Amino acid sequence: MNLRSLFVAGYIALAAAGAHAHALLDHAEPRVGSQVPSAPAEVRLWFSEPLEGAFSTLTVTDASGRRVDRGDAQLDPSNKALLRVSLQAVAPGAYSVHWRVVSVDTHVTQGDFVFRVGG
Ligand SMILES: [Cu+2]
Repeated sequence: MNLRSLFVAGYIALAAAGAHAHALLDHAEPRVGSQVPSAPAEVRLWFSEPLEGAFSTLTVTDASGRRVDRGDAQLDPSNKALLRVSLQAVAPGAYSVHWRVVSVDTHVTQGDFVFRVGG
């Protein structure tokens, strides 16, 4: 095998690994679409892959689009696949969670979901 074919084989192996490493939302707390009895102190999202914290965002808005998170979204220090943000003391109602994350393979994924507080 000459140098050029070695390089091509390595590139193909990297591309194949990357195709399976997108960060998908595995589960969340509060759970996607759930209703919780009282305002949670924070929102936590667990992803299928480790994230690049500097390029990953997580915000929470109320029904009128106003931010209710404290702007402190960060990866959990002991779990790079767990993104968390703390919340203001929110009233009963519907809240939207918006996430846009970069996995360590540099691929971007994003999504939204709603949870409800109170009856
Ligand atoms: Cu990927």
